[in-house]
Amino acid sequence: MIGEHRVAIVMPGINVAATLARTVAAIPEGVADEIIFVDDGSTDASVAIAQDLGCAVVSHARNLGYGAGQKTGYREALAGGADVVVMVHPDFQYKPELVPAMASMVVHGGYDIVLGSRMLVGGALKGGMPRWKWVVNRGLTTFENAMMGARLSEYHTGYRAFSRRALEQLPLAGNRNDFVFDNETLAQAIHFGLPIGEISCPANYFDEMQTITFLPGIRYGLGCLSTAGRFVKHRLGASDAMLDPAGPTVRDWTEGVRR
Ligand SMILES: Nc1nc2c(ncn2[C@@H]2O[C@H](COP(=O)(O)OP(=O)(O)O)[C@@H](O)[C@H]2O)c(=O)[nH]1
Ligand SMILES: [Mg+2]
Repeated sequence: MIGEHRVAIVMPGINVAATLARTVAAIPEGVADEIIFVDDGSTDASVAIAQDLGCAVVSHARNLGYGAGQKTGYREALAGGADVVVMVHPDFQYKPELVPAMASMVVHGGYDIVLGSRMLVGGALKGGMPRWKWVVNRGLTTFENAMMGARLSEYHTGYRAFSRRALEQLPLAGNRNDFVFDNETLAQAIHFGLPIGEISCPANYFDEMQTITFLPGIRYGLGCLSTAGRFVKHRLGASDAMLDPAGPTVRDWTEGVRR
């Protein structure tokens, strides 16, 4: 809880047995009213570990992707009455210790989305971010800011907090089920004028964690360019389902069952 506001944490992941317990243990006491692990077809002990840790577990029957995992997790968090939802990656990439700060920015700062940015202050390379990722991140961010008229320090962080309002209003269910989901979400928030805040978060790369590899990285980069292109075309008059205020929200999403 933050005051009277219910806080849920959503962790979308697959085969994160090596890092899940460490991630949950680092969430400060008392802030999360519910931790939802969305199991996207894990074949390791992720589900049993999550249950042992007291997480709610929702499973996909097969691997649907990281974006699909978020859709399922956000729907479940809303159903559980969350006022604020924070996505924390179960690969221990981002500091769970910052959840109260991010949730507090949503509750008290008036932001509908808060990003934990690795770029707001320097240090991402020192934290171990591969150089090619850093370069692509900077390039895409500059391009997307120019195309979408925003001033975010990065579009590619997976550390994000949402207000209930954002999750109820944004047509997230129509977004891609892969990593591009994150990019489309920000394009939608910018388009619909939801305030986006940022805090700085150290980058943390180490061996046991998952990290997006080169080919999925290329697909992701092309997806980001396409997102920005669609945004601009829509501004010029083309209709686009991604930016349709009547598009499907996470409430319309039907994948995943509670275990
Ligand atoms: N639900 C789901 N989550 C995934 C999938 N692949 C990766 N993830 C999670 O998404 C997060 C980010 O993926 P990752 O490969 O670490 O990307 P990077 O941190 O940007 O290099 C990790 O915490 C993974 O557990 C997937 O297929 N489905
Ligand atoms: Mg990662």
